[in-house]
Formats: sequence, C-alpha cells, structure tokens
Amino acid sequence: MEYNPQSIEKKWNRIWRDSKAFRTDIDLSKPKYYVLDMFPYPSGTGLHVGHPLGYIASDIFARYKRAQGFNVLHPMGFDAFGLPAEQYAIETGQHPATTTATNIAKFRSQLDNIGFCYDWDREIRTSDPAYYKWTQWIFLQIYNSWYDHDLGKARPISELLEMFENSGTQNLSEQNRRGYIFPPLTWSEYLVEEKEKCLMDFRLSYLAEAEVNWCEALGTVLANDEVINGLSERGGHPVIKKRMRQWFLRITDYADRLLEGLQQLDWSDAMKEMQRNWIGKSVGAEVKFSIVDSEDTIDVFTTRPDTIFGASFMVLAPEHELLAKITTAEQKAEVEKYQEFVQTRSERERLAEVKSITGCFTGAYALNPLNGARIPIWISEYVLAGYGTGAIMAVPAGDQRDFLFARKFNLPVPAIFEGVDVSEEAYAAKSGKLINSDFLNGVEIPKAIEMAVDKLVAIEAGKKKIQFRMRDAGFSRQRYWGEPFPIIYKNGTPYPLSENDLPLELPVVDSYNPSGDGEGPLATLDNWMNEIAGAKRESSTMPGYAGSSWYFLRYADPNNSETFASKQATDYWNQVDLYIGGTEHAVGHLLYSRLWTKILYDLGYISFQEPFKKLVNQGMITGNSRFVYRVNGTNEFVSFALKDKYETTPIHVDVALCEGLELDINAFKAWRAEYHDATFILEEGKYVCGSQVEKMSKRLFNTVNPDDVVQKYGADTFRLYEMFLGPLEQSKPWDTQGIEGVSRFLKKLWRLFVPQVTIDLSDGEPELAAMQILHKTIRKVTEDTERMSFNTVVSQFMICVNELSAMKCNNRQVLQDLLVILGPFAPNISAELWEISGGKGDYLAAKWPAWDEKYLFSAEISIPVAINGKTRVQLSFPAQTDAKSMETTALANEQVQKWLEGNTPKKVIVVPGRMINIVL
Ligand code: ANZ
Repeated sequence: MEYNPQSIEKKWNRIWRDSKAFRTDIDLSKPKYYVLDMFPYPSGTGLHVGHPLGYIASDIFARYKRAQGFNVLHPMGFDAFGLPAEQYAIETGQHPATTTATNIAKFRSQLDNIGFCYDWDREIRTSDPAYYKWTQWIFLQIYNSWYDHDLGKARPISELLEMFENSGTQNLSEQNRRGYIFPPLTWSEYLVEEKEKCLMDFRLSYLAEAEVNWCEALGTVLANDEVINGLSERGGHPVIKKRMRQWFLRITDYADRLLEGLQQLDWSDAMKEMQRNWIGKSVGAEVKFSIVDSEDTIDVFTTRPDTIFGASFMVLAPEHELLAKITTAEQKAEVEKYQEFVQTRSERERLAEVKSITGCFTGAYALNPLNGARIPIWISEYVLAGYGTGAIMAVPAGDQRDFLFARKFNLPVPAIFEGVDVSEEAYAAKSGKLINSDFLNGVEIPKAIEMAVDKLVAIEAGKKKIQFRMRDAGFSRQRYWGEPFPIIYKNGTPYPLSENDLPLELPVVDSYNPSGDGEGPLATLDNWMNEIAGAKRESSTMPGYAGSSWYFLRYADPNNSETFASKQATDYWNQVDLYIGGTEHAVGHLLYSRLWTKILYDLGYISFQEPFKKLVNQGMITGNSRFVYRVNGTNEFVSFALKDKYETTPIHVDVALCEGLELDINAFKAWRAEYHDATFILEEGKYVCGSQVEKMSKRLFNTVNPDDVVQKYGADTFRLYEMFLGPLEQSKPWDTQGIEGVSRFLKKLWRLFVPQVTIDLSDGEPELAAMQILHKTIRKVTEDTERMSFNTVVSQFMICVNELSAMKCNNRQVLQDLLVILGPFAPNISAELWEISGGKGDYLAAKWPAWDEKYLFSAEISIPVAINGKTRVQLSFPAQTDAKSMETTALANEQVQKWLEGNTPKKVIVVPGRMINIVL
C-alpha cells in the first residue's frame, strides 16, 4: 500500500466537512483561544503560494491549541468590498457582486485544497447586507458619540445635548468646549440647522470640507496611488486638489489612547514603532506673533520655543487663510501664482527631500513677542496646512529646512548655539547652551525650552501644546462598491436613518462610472437619491477599511440579527489571542480596528479595548522570475550566457514555461502570438533564462498556484514545505524543486507504518532509544510551536523519522504519539495513519502528549568519528564519557583501525558529546 496523498486528502476533507469537525461553540468548561487570519480581498487572480503562508501558520497554531485542550475559534471570511471589482465592472459591465461571488468561490476551493480547520459556519462577507447592516449601525453609534476629554472616553451625543440644553457650555472644560461658549438657555434659541452644525464639531464621525484628487478629464475623484506626479495614472490627465464635503472619523481624539494602548500589546517593535510614528506625538508650544499694521495674529507651532531669538523669518502654508488679508499689493500676483503651483503638488512631493526650494515673500512682517524684532513673512510648500497651525517661526540655525530656505532667499542665519558653527548646516541636536538669546543665554536647551514657554505664558503670547501628526481619517469614497451611508440630507443638513431602516442596501446601477461632477455613481440614481420625500441621500460610500474595522467581533456571533454580536459571545471569545497577517496593514487596518474597538468599548458594547493581543507578521514569499533576452529590433532571443554580445531587452516569461532555468522553447512560442515565429540563439543546445527574485505577482509571471503544487504533492507536503522554507516572519523565495525533500519525508513516515503491503505494528514495550527520540521530538515540537518557529519543527520531524526508520521502529505507542504532534502540520496523513493503525477515538480529539524528562538524558549517545574531517564510523558511548576515554575507545575500535590503514594519527580532537576527529 503506497502513500497516496490525493485520495487520503480528499477523504479527510470530506469527512471533516460533512461532520462539521471544526465547528465551534461557546463552551464555558474550556479555556478559549481565538486565532485569526487577516481575511483576504477575493481578487480575480486567486491565491498564489505566497498567500497561504500566514494561513498555514495560524492553522497549525489553532490545531495545536485544540490538542492542548483549548476551545479554539478559527474563522475565515472575505473583505469583499473594494476597488478592483468596481474597476472590472466599469470595464466589463459585470456587477461587482457577481464577480465577487465567483472570486470567493475560487478562493474557497483553493483554501479547501490546503485543508484548513476553519469553522466555515462563521464565514462572513463584508459586502453581504446582513453584515454591512452592522457596519452601518456602528457608523451611527460613532456618529452619535463625542469624545469627553475630561473622562478620556466617548459618550453618547445625547448626553452632550442634555448639557447644552440645561447649562450651555458652562460645565465643559476648555478642551471639551471645542471653541464654543454659550450660556444656558441659548441652545433652545438655535435653529435646528445651527444645532446640527455645532454638534458636528463634536461627533466622532463628522462632515467637513476636505481636498480630494480631482481629475476633470476623467470626471472622477482619484485615490492617492492613482495619481502620479500630478497626473492620473489612467490616461495621464492633470489632477488638481478640489474641496469637497467628506465624512471623517475623529481618530485624533483617540491619539493618546492609541499610543498608550500599544504598550500592552504583544506585537513586534517594528509594528508598534510604525504606529507611534504615524500617530506622531510632538510636545511643544503654540506662540502668538502679532502682524505689523494689522489686527490679526499668527499662531505658530514649535517644538523648540527656546530658539525664538533665532527666528529670522516666518513661513506660512500657501493655503493659510490669513494670506488674502496680509499679502501686500506688490506681492499679491506673485503669491497667487505660487499658490497655484502648490495646488498641483502632492503632499509627498511637498515633503520630499528638498531638491528645489521654492517660496515667496508676502510683503508682510510679524513681531517677535519676546523682543519685538520685525521678521518677514514668507510662504512655502514645505509648511503644511494640515499640521500644527500651518505656520512656523523659521530658525535657520536649528532646522535644516529653514536653513536651506534662508540660503536660497538670502535671509539671515543668526547664531544661537554656543560653540556651534552654522555656516554650513543647521544644528538640530537638543543639547548645548544658547547664546544671543536674552534671558536664555548660557542656559542648557532642555531647561531653556521650559523657561521660554513659562515666559510666553506669562506675557500671554503662548501656551504649551501637544500636537499629533495623525489626522482625522477620511471616510468617504466617491465609489459604488462599498457600504452606503445611512444618512440623508435635508437642506444640506445631515440626519441619520433610523436603526430600523438598516441595512440601507446598495442599489443596482446601470453604469459604474462616476457622476462626472465629483460624486460617485450613486449620485446618478435619481430615484434612489430622492426616495425619501424632502430629503437627499448621501451618494458616497464607505472606504474599504469600514468592514474590516470590526469583522473580528462578528465572527464571535456571525448570524445574530439582533445585534452586531451578543455581549455573551464577545465576552467569551473576547480579544483575538493570535492575529496573523502582513505588515502592509500597519497603520491602516490595524489602527482603525483599534479605534473602532475603543469606541465600542467606551459605549459599553464590548468589554475589552484592544482587538489583537498578539500579532505576528508573516514574511513575504517572493517569486523567482524568469527572463528571456530579445535582441533589439528583432524577434530573436539569446540565451543568458551569450546575451552580453548583443543589444538586448530582458522580458519576463512565465515561470511555468521553464524547467529550472531552461526555457521550453515550444511552449514559449505557443505562449503569445508575437512569439510564434521567434528564433533562438542557444548555448549548448539549450535556451537558459535569466532569473531574479522579485515580489510574487501575476504581472511578473512568477506566481505559483497552490492548487498545482497540492495536486502534484498533496496538501500535507505543501503545508510542511511552506513552513520549512524558513522563519515565518522572514521573506524568502519560493522554489518548487525544494519540495521533493519534504515529499520524501512523508513517504518515509508512511513506510514506518506500512513497510510493504500492509500495516505492521508491534504492541510490545518500546525500545528505550525510540522513546528517547520521541520525547526529544515532543519537547522540541512543543517548544518551537509555542514560539512559532515552524521551520525548526519540520526539521525535527525529519530527524525523528530518520532515526526511527534507522532503528526500524514499529512500536504502535511511539508512532501514534508522533502522529498527534504531527497532526497540526500534516493533518491528513496523520489522521489516515491514526485510523489504519487502530488509533483509539477521534483523531482530532487526541490529546497533545507531554514529554517525560526521564527520556531526555540518553544513557548512550551516538558519536560520529571522522578521519581527516570525513565521518567514517558511528560509535556508541555512555553519555558522560570523558574525552580521554572516548579517544582511547575510538582508536582501539576495529573499524576505525581499518580506516587508519596503519598510520599513526597526528592529532585527535574530541568534542565530548558531539564528535571525534582523527587527523592523519
Ligand atoms: C521652530 C524650530 C526651531 C523648529 C528648531 C524646529 C527646530 P515635529 O517634531 O514634526 O512636530 N513645523 C511646525 N508646523 C509645521 C508645518 N505645518 N509644516 C512643516 N513644519 C512645521 O516638528 C515640529 C517642528 O516642525 C516645529 O518646530 C516647526 O519648526 C516645524 F531649531 O519651530 B520648529
């Protein structure tokens, strides 16, 4: 009986599916463990071998925890709204729901092939109305909340309203007032619109004017990555910034909690650091400068108030609202021209390493609040409107951008640091003493920062200020394939739909093209937009991250139609214990889901405020691309080694057309019409391709479909091989040829049970040596699985099977224990061998074995004896034998003497417990 992975895997797939073996329910008698994968976007191209890496790792861990006695939640679903399906719809007219369903079916079959232990009864799809009903519902909870900075939590907006009605703003702290001051009773005199406008400044999801990338020629708003150097990626048309009313999430209110919460998380330092940088907390001061001949003042944000005596000019963002007022008549034309130029610049370009420094003088002057010095006011793109106050005091001695600007426009560079030469570059360090700085002279910088703030506060020209780099999160997309907003407008004022009206389903459209005036396709549906008398619907849809910001909660209770998930379910399944996914979501999904969790926690819907306790980021599996070299101007292709003799252009070819590096010439000719009559310059009768490791991608023709690998080798081999490729978190190239070794290993395992035709196991007392290798393996597999070092687990299995084979072990107890620990990694072969070897009870219920220390210290150890570095003989020694006796025994050994051929050794090197090397 041969090992036949295909039939075994089909069988167990069916058995486990039919018996719903991986169904999970709340079970209070067991500890729970929640293992989650970042759910995929079901793209049209399906999975390649890079995608399942993380899924296999989480699957192993889920099965491992189950065998350890945990009640494990391990669900899967689909992040099913998104742009590619919509773009495909624009091109082909197919409804995104249709293509999404087809793609999901394909993903599902690919996933099933690999044999995952998902509880498919809990599957969710974010584009399913029964799911997005709750996305819309949560949006409304966010909309109906405000952040109380005194209590440090979100509260229902109704409580704020009550305060406004009863006591105006008088019981609110300055931070909580958000600029509003009105006495009791005034509120009731406000018009409804005025009330709503005021509340909008408090709501955690709110409407505001914001810039979008607008492409007139395409009549559409574009995402940042669809704009390249100010032109649309599609068509190369000009793209400008257009102000539109958009929804935002007030994530900045949570900045501090998002920062603090990181401390308790078991995530990599790199991921935490990315979030910290994104949040970007800066402690500094806001300083007020008055303007010469003007009533207005300009606030600047600075982290270095100590340098104020070195401020030789001021720079405003070109969008600064005061510019229209303060710019002098002479400078007006130049300022407007510069503003137009900046309109076309993306933020990335504006922040890029300064190559060409641009800016322009406004003609106006400000006064330094501490010494009354007149300083000229300039504008430049390097000051961003959306950060701080959109204005800076420029200190060329302390800031390199200011320094370069001063050099370019011949502005003074006052020296303010003791013993520091600032003729070549600015000095940004925060150590040393100040000079030319009045009362700060001779003071160390950190102390001077404090003294400067105290002074500014005393003369009412400044205050301490904490600034976050993070901005509120844009939450509107002018697209079709997303969640409709449960919002209507009456006279331009938004009102939420009633919860009873949810879900607001996405209507069917004829065309997926945008409306042409900046709104999305929904705006073209007059009937739908105006369905409610006297009101208009919102035509934008929610962004891709809406549905993924809370999906982990829905898995706890996926079919609940009364609420997004019952408290009982979220209390039991609680936080995700282990979350596995790529690093690309560091500051998107992982930040937004933390925000949504915190809001739901504040509002009392769930009892934890961090969604993902432990996060592991799998590395990327890279592809091994193949190239052919076309001789320029011809249809002739030259083999790799000869290519430098010609002028050539490298072209990607599909890896499937190659065997190793050799190109299958006929397959290549048949691949594309343009290559039908290709000719070749060969080396030694072959066409050898070039190769390069790159990201695995359909576009680079280097993808490998897991279905093909599974079909050839079986899922168990595929799973083991993916883990064997290297440490989980590292990037590593795929190499299909390497899989043979793993395949041989499973065949060898099979032969331990079925040496020839039938199964042959003994029930006697196991040999000591077999117990030793078994227990050593149990220990290593347990410990390495705990720390997710799966590649070393696989090699331990190989060592174990090799050793058991060498000793012809056929002991049932030993081999069945081995099956239990192999199960998470190679479930099908393990279940099959368990069954045919008469394993007791359900294989999946088998308990993870514990190792017994008494077997870990072997009485006898096997030591290789090398002659001139080459291992020739294996000798057994009692474990504690010292070096001298090992040497004596070895030299006296008959086999060793044969290899010595009568020569006297020059040297004998003994590493006790490891090896003996005899040098002749
Ligand atoms: C004076 C100064 C002197 C500054 C000095 C730095 C060094 P972070 O740490 O990133 O918060 N800045 C403030 N608002 C800005 C804006 N909207 N666009 C561009 N730059 C802005 O940096 C804060 C510093 O960045 C502020 O402190 C300000 O320059 C600049 F020796 O003020 B500083």
